[in-house]
Amino acid sequence: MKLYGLTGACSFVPHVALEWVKLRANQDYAFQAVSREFIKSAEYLALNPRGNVPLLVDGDLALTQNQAIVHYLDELYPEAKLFGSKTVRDKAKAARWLAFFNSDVHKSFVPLFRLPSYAEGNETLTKTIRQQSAEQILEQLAFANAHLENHIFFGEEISVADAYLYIMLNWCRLLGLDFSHLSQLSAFMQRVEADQGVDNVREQEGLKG
Ligand SMILES: N[C@@H](CCC(=O)N[C@@H](CS)C(=O)NCC(=O)O)C(=O)O
Repeated sequence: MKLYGLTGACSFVPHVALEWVKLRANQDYAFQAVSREFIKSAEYLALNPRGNVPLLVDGDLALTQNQAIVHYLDELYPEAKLFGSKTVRDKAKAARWLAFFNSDVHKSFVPLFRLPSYAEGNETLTKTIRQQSAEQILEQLAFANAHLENHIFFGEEISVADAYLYIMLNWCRLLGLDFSHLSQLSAFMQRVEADQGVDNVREQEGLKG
């Protein structure tokens, strides 16, 4: 099984999932760190016509989309407990958070990473778009922060949902988006970093130090 990912991007999440599969279910995998140029090449587009990451290749299956990949791995390796539990109800709760992080919060970052073309050259509009994106992210993070006032993670145990929030908090730090007023998030990041699988992936993706 081989995962293609951009280091520090959302592909961090299935990378952590594969590391948990390796540690907990003894199934090895390969990780290929790709460049932004390579994911637009004909070779890569033949596997993933959307030209993005993550992409998981398992034999003749080329699977994209974070949620599809981690659900696929969970079906194959339930013992790895990628959703933090083996029970249907608890897994569903973690899956709900994963969907919120992947579908809602992740989307709020898009204008910060790539300004819409209609705003190019327009300083006022650029500023407004960036400010609105930042406010939206902080509102969504406040919702997650409130959950962490009574819970350690977003599943019964650490799960792919936690890995998703973790990597987006890392993006906030890189973008200079201050979330220090949200009291639970820094300690949450430390708890996630204490996990062996997360630590291994941070090392492999050059995210440590
Ligand atoms: N909905 C997709 C989002 C994938 C996505 O946005 N990937 C980003 C990295 S976080 C990417 O590949 N960006 C590079 C590009 O689109 O050119 C998923 O969950 O897999």
